[in-house]
Amino acid sequence: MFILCTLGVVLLFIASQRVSHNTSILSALLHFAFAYYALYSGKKRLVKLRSSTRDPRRAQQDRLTAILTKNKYTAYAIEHELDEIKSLKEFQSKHPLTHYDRYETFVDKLAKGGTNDMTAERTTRLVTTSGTTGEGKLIPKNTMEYLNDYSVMTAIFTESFPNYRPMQKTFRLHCNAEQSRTKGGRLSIAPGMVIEKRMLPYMVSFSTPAHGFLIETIHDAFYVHFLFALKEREVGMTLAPFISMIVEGFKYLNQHWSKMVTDIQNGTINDSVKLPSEIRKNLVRLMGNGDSQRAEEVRQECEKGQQGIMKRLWPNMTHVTAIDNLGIRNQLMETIGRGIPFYSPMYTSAEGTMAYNVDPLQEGNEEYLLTIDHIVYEFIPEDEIDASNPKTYFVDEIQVGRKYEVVITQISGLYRYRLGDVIQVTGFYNNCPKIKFHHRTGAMLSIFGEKVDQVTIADSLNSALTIWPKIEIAFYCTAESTLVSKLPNIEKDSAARYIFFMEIKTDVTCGTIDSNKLAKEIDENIRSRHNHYEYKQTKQIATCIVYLVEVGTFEKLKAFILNNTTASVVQFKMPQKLRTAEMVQIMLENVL
Ligand SMILES: *[C@@H]1O[C@H](CO)[C@@H](O)[C@H](O)[C@H]1NC(C)=O
Ligand SMILES: *[C@@H]1O[C@H](CO)[C@@H](O)[C@H](O)[C@H]1NC(C)=O
Ligand SMILES: *[C@@H]1O[C@H](CO)[C@@H](O)[C@H](O)[C@H]1NC(C)=O
Ligand SMILES: *[C@@H]1O[C@H](CO)[C@@H](O)[C@H](O)[C@H]1NC(C)=O
Ligand SMILES: *[C@@H]1O[C@H](CO)[C@@H](O)[C@H](O)[C@H]1NC(C)=O
Ligand SMILES: CC(=O)N[C@H]1CO[C@H](CO)[C@@H](O)[C@@H]1O
Repeated sequence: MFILCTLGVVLLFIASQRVSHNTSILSALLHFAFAYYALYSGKKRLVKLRSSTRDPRRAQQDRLTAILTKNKYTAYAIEHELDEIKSLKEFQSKHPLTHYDRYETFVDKLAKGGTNDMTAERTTRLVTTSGTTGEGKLIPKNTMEYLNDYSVMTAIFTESFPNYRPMQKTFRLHCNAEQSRTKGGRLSIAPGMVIEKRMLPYMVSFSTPAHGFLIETIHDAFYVHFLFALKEREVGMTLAPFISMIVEGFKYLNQHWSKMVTDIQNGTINDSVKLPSEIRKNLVRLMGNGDSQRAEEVRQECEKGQQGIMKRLWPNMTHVTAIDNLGIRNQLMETIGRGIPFYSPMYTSAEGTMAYNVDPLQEGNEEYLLTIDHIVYEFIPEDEIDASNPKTYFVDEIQVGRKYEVVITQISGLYRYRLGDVIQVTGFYNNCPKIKFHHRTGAMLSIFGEKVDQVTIADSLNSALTIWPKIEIAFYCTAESTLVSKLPNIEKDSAARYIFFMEIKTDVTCGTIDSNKLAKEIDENIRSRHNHYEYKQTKQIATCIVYLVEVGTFEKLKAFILNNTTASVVQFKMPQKLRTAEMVQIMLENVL
């Protein structure tokens, strides 16, 4: 009786929410359980994080103790006598700063089936790092951690977006990456965002049916996710790993919506979409018998162009969640996303989620609250990054406005690990720093030790480009000339210099650009912004050189990188700096 009553109340509650009218009772129940579990545990976690910000040092001490206790009997901890460490200070003085190479043999053992080498936490996946910014690494991970992140997000959504209802379907853009397995088959080796088959039963809160998340080719994935989202008027949120994926997705929609309209009308999936037959069969079945009313609605809205298209297609959409990797959140809120808040939720990497954006409605630049209840942080001041044994600072010792390299200690067995990310402190939440990502140390240009970061490069380029207001750059990247022995179109090419490769947007550009003049302008700009560059330049670095490349060159570069590194389509970022001679060669072969 009690169960029946509870079920009745739950069903009534579900019915009162904006649930898609075609959802079966069972999947609505699963969705309900999942959504409210996430909300409940997320709220708990958020309360804990917020209360720990009153005494961050204490929270960090507690977390260190918890990590060391949990991992006390791992091979690493025994070998390095970690059980003797009782305080943050002691840890700082007794354990060295580390890089990935220190853990390689431990990860190897884990891959071969070891269970207590690096971490006592259950490892379910070896997460590959993106490989576009460095050599691929494998980080042990319990994939439940992603659920934690999602829970915290859910709690923040309900706090900040009053119309958000956990029972509304989410439009999720996703492209699965290839996975492999370790020798024993126990662990999967995959990027963090991969969806494994065993997770499908839980993929109930999305407009796309579960099998749609297994698609591994980006355009087919776009087609399917858009198709199912368009079919459903009541979609509540859009979710993508990165904002760049949303940009690409809507470009795709612009070209393919009419096929989707026909498919919605007929309850079909166009044969030109290449899907594994099992997935296709499953998805077509769920397309239903066609819905000509919705098809007509979608057609009308798509014909009006893309300005404000999200709100027109999905009037009940509450917000968009995607990490703003391009810094274009505000721009999108004026164009396709007009009328819908965009939220960049966190600062995260394979090694862990470093910070949450707990203030989604903040205007302008986001700041992120350090997850001090989860990871132990130390910080190396920017100008000491190269010192042989730099002094580190704890979370209560860093200052607003300054930049630091992040050092983390976390549960899966990384201790005082140098992340290679430089962050800037933007403010405080209670006593806990809020930060934003600034640059990666690995992407700095440095021929003679001058170390020019990519923010300086981007600022210099943008400032130089103001002379050519009609030119828009589609892509650019940089390289050090020392990677290749010979440069085309240059008289004396023995000098060391920075190289810029640029692809100009052809659809908007009228006019041409003088690449020699641009190079001189960029050079002056870097010099005025960066003392070491100026200093080294008078001695050894020649004026930089700009190569304009053919349209499509950066697509070739992308294909090359995806084919030759562990990077997946979803985590792909166009590199700011080319690290191998082969990559530079591809660019040089396509110089205009
Ligand atoms: C789909 O709908 C279009 C337009 O109404 C119609 O011409 C076409 O025959 C239908 N195709 C299928 C396969 O039913
Ligand atoms: C499927 O897509 C192709 C173009 O890729 C188009 O020519 C064709 O008409 C579409 N089929 C249907 C039934 O809409
Ligand atoms: C969805 O509902 C429509 C009518 O409301 C129906 O024609 C269609 O078959 C349903 N689709 C599914 C998958 O149940
Ligand atoms: C990288 O991928 C390309 C194809 O895109 C292939 O021709 C080349 O051999 C690969 N290079 C390496 C080092 O694997
Ligand atoms: C990637 O490399 C494989 C062989 O290593 C080749 O078969 C495939 O065509 C390449 N893909 C691209 C896009 O170059
Ligand atoms: C908040 C909001 O936009 N609610 C709308 C959701 O969709 C229904 C039906 O399409 C509208 O009636 C609501 O106004």
